Formats: sequence, structure tokens, C-alpha cells
Amino acid sequence: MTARARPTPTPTPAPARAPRQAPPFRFDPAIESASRDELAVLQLRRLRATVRRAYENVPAARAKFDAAGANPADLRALADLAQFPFTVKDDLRAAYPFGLFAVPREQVNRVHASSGTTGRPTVVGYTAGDLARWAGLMARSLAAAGARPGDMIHNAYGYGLFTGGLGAHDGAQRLGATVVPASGGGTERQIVLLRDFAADVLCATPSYALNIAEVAERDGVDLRGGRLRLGLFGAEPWSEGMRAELERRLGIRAHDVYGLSEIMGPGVAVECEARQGLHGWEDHFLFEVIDPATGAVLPTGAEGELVITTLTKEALPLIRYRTRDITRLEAGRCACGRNHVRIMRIAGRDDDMMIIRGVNVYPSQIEAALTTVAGASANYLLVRERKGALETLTVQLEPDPALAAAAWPDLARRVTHQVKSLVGVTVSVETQAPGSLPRSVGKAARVRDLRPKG
Ligand code: DLL
Repeated sequence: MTARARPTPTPTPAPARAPRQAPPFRFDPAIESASRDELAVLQLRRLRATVRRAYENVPAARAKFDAAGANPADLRALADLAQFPFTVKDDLRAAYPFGLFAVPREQVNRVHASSGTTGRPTVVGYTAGDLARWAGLMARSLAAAGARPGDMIHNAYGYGLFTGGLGAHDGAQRLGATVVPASGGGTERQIVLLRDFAADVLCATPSYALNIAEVAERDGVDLRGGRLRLGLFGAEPWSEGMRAELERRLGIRAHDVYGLSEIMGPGVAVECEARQGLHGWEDHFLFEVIDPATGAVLPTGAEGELVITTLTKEALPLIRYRTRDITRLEAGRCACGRNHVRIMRIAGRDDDMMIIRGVNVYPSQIEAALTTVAGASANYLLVRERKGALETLTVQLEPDPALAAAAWPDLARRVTHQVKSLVGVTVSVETQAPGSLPRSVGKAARVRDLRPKG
């Protein structure tokens, strides 16, 4: 018997191991990866508690519920919310200043208010717990958009009664970032700070961010060469064209952030890295879209008015608050892995809607059209007038400063054509000298209404 030499085993190559990907950074990992079912269970529990709290502690809410025959005990499923009456801005005005608070005033840690240019201001309040949850949600929003602990966050939202400044500020601090409380205005100095402090993130209204970009270019400061990589822009409607403009001129990725003071402030919803709509944080809010004319709840995906119910607010719980913001909701898992509902870019408020020769138009649609025209800048103003029975719209527009004045008439023709083909309305276009239209330091006033009052 001959002993056979054992074959030397050829070493099998170790299976190629996929490089282990670090999980994406999440500020609130558990709730940001919750399933739809988990979110729904949490929402129902919190909704029932909120409705009961409003009923028991806010006489005006109780009276409204009673008049509608809606009792908190009837709330057995999320869909039962449709039986409850809406809350509108006038309810806040009628209760001015603190009538809708559900806690004694002494437990309110901070108030904010709207400017009240069109009547009594609306006043909102926060307990210490509300402020902590708001900071947490804004930190989550900043992180979802790509901000990280340790970032230098330049906050150019206005500080004061407006929720933008302090809301973004508290969120940035909670995230563990370094916050520069710049507020709005003093643009030349802001640019020096952006450059010298090497900001990573800019928080501002999109119109103010454009103003910053322009002044930086004028002053010969190239913000694109530095660390600035991310913008969180919101508080007013803006278009994809404006996004492209801001990204190009500031060398950043621009994300949309949404919120309103009645519900909390900034951080109600934000675009994640996938930027396929703004994730509404459903552990703290319940979102519906209704037909603004009938109040009927619309199926997911249909465009209408966004209605929000707070689920965790202590000082000012609001049930079915009509935001007047026009949008649609997208359900289904996002490419980022989150299941929180997505609110599509807000087209505008229903009270900003213009009806030009029978066509419904939002200012942001005009912006979307004109920002696609070569040679047009994103500085514009819409002038509404009535000529006889007809409402007319004039777009006052600054050409790109690089465009020769001889080419302005052609630009005006091209903008008229583009607005007609994309939006469906005929507008006149007046070109204005670059730098001559008013610049924004906060929310831009895009419309000048010259129609006779009354
Ligand atoms: O604007 C809160 C905020 C501050 C949001 C900073 C984002 C960033 P209010 O002053 O109460 O609160 O105004 C709320 O502004 O109902 C919308 O009509 C509009 N709005 C807010 N964010 C967006 C957005 C703050 N991303 C009102 N897109 C809302 C379009 C927005 N409109």
C-alpha cells in the first residue's frame, strides 16, 4: 500500500467582505428608524393625551369641541380626528394674548409672536419641556440635513419674537455645534464672520442667503473656497431654481426647512440627505392635507392645505391647525430609510395665491420659471394691479449684472415667454438696474399689491 501524499489544500480565498459602512448619523436614532406601525401607535397615544389636555385646560377649545359634538373619549383611532373642529389663526387672535394656553402663565418659559402687521399679533408660548423638545427637533433637523456636532453654524435667522433665530440657535447648541448668533442684517459684517470663523453651515431665509451671496461677491469674498458646505433655508417659499442659484454662488448643498410659530417654529419638517420632500416629524406632529374649500381630508398624495396637530406641546396644544400652506404628502419609505411622512416643497400660502385671468398662481411659481432663464437674476418683485376688470401682474426683474443693457429687452421677452409656458399666465416684465430692487434680511416681500383696497 502506498501512502498517498495528502494533497496540499489550496487555501480558499477569504470571502471578500463588504467594507462595513458606518450607520448614517442620526440625532434620534430610535425614532428616526421607527416603522409606520410604531409611529402610528405612538401618535394615537399622544393624540389622545393632547386632545384631552386641550379639552380640560383650554375653555375656548372645549367650547369648540362641544359645539361640534366632538368628545375626547370618542378618539379611538387616528382617523377619528377628522370629527374634531379645525383651529385657525383667528382663534389665536381672539384669545390674544394667552387665552389658548393650557398651562398657568407662570409655567410658560418663553413667548414668541408674529409681527401682527395684519391685525393683532398671534402669541405662542412654550413650557421648559416644550423648549427642550423644540431644541431636540431642530437638532434632529439640522443633523438630517447633514450638520454635525462640532460644526460652526452661522445663524442668520432674525432673533427676537420671530421663532427662526432662537429656534435654530437652540437646535444648533443641542446638536453640539458652535453657533454664531448673527441674526439678520449687517450683511458686510456677516460675511467677514462667515469667512473668519470658517462657518460650515449657514441658516437663513433663502432670500437673505442670496443677499449674503451677492454682497460677498461684490466685496470680493469667495465663500465657495472655504468650509461652508450646507445651507438650511426656510421661513418663506422658494424654488428649485433658487436652490441651484444658492448652491452655485455659495458652494453648498441647500436644504429646505419648514415650520411655523403656531406649531413650534423651525424644525417641524426638513429635507434629509435624499431631498425628496421634507420629513415631518410624526412623533411630535400629526399631518393632514385637506381641501381648503370643503375641509374634507384628502387622500395621501393629493394637493391641498396642510393641517397640523401638535402631539407633545404643553403650553399651546393645537388641534387640527389650518396652516394655509399648500402642499401634498408622500407616504412610503424614503431613500434615507426614514418612514416619517414627507411634505413636498410648499408652493405658497393660499392667501398669497393670485388669480391672473383665471389662472391660480403662487409667487414661487413665477420664481421657478424666471430662475430658469439665462441672464435673469433671482432678484424680483411682483406687482399686482387692476386694470379695468382685469388683474395684471408685472415682474420687476434685475438682469444678471454681467448682462449688457442692450440685451435686457430680449431678456424681458424670454422671461415673459418662459412664465407663459411654465405657469400659464401672461405677465409684463420690467427690467430694473442691478441692485435697485429691495434686498431682504429676513422673509422677502415678493409681492407689491397696488390694487385698489376694498
Ligand atoms: O417662518 C418658522 C421658520 C423659521 C421656519 C426659520 C423655517 C426656518 P412663521 O414666521 O410663523 O414661522 O411663518 C410660518 O412661513 O406657515 C409658511 O407659510 C412659511 N414657511 C415657513 N417655512 C417655509 C418653507 C417661521 N420651508 C410660515 N417653505 C409658514 C415655504 C415656509 N414656506
